[in-house]
Amino acid sequence: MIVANRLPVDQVRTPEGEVRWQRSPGGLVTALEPFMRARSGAWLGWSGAAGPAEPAFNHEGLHLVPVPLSAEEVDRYYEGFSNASLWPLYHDVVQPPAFHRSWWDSYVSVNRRFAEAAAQAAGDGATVWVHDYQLQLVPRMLRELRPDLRIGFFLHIPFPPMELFMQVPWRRQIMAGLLGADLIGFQRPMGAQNFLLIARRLFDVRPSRNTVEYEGRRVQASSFPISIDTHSYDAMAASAPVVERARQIRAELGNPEKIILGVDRLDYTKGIGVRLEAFQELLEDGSVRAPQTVLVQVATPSRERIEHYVTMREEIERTVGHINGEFGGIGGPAVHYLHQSMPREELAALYRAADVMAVTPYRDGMNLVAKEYVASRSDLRGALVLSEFAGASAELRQAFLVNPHDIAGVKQALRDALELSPGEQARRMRAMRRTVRRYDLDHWASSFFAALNS
Ligand code: ADQ
Repeated sequence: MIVANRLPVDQVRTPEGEVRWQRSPGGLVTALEPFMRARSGAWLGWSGAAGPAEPAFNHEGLHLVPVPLSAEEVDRYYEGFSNASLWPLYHDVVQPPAFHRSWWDSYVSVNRRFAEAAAQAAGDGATVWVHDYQLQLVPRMLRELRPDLRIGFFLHIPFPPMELFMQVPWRRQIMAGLLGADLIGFQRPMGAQNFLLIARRLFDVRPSRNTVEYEGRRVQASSFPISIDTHSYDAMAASAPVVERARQIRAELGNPEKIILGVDRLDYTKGIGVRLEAFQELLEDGSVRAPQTVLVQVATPSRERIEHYVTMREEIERTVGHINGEFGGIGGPAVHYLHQSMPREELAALYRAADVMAVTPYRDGMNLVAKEYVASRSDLRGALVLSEFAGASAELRQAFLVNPHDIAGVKQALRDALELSPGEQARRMRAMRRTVRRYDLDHWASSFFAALNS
């Protein structure tokens, strides 16, 4: 059973008041949905709409159990403690986190509701896999209710160093919550190390290799870098309609010589501004010219009621307007900005159309976009500019690795990537494709399960 903040589908109400379900965006769903579908498991989570929950139902081979959230809980547990306290804190305080006791109280009661729902739905001795920063208290709460279960936890975002984590007023409760699991998975070895050091400091436990003894149980903390369903992504991106759509996209953009692409949730951790600034300077100093070279930025709407997100969106849109005002022509903007979600085939066509993929987060647990780009390039063309602060940089070593705080470095990497010869593109792409084929989604999930059951 999967326990995650969100179900893999969103509840939408038609104008006639009918309830419909559609696939929800985001990295976690992309990663887990194909895996669970193949194993006919259950999935417990929130539907995305405030108010009472729909009864459990089956959807395309998955058994889905909706957990309700009230409007106040969406405010306090979700937008508050999860996304305005933990999210910025765990991403190197790119924005200052805010802490409020009313948010925390709501986080505790929602975590308890998830634990109770999971305790009720799980079969005897079931394996329950709890996901992400919104539900860090669930492992311990669930263990108290159901000691027969095997409980795994995976954190999709970075786990911060001790200096930052210690800011949380409820740090002991969060650590104790996580230690309720048998296995705690992180994207990178550093996350597991941070966790073990903090456990040692707060609970006086002695970690030995990757495990600690806590309340008479052994708890393991290790890294399991997440990935994508490379094989099916590759096949989809190489299909005739997607290849044709990629050609069309280039034509619709006016057949520019070079296309730089960015694809992100509109989030301040993703460094969208870094890319825009670097591109603007390249235009200013004449290194590139528009519309021969264009930047396409797809920004998925995200967390639109949280203040940091509102101001960031305004800033980005102002910068796009400024660049186009200065460097665009009639019918030929320098930056094509799309604030919308799109079908994965359309994204894959964009990946295939792009000469340079720019992924420049200040901090990112993994970043699946980088892996999707590589999986899409069976033609062995294109180049990836990738932040050192994305988990993916540990695996995709043939990318142009950049420090997003160093604009001169980002500019140079973009220049180098734009000028990369076809032979060198192929050499780098082939190596990166080998990596994402070998370490795919199935490898991630099976190694997590193997460790959980050993
Ligand atoms: P996210 O922060 O959501 O994930 P990411 O890993 O890049 O970031 O995943 C985004 C997913 O959304 C990708 O699969 C992408 O294709 C899709 N997507 C992006 N823009 C889209 C659009 N406009 N329309 C439709 N789909 C779009 C979190 C962590 C990451 C971690 C993942 C998985 O922040 O670090 O890699 O979980 O663990």
